Amino acid sequence: MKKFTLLKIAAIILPFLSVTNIFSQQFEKTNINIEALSHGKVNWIDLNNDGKLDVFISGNEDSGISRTLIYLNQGNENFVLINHGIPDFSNAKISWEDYDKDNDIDLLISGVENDGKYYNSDLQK
Ligand SMILES: [Ca+2]
Ligand SMILES: [Ca+2]
Repeated sequence: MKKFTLLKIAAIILPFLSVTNIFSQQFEKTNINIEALSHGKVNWIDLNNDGKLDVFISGNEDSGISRTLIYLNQGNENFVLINHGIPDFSNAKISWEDYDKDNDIDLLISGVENDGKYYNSDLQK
């Protein structure tokens, strides 16, 4: 009977402790310079298979122009903007998978292009 009561108390307290640990984590601002976009999507993904997470971001600049940006992680908080050939989108929905199993990540993206009228669904290999 006592054992049952202790387990019951532990079942109530342990989830609470896990939640308080998550909210007590401290973050600190970095000097990484990544363009701020609105109506966007951000993904961390290792695009070049070097073991370092790269940044994919799409959305609108302040001027309303859609952008799709990729920053490769060079290590030591150094991210380099690259040319990628992916159309510029805002309000994008993004899915990363290796759908053809060639060990290169593939991108399925759908969103609003710069003309504001045209929605596109495009697979990038
Ligand atoms: Ca990488
Ligand atoms: Ca692939």
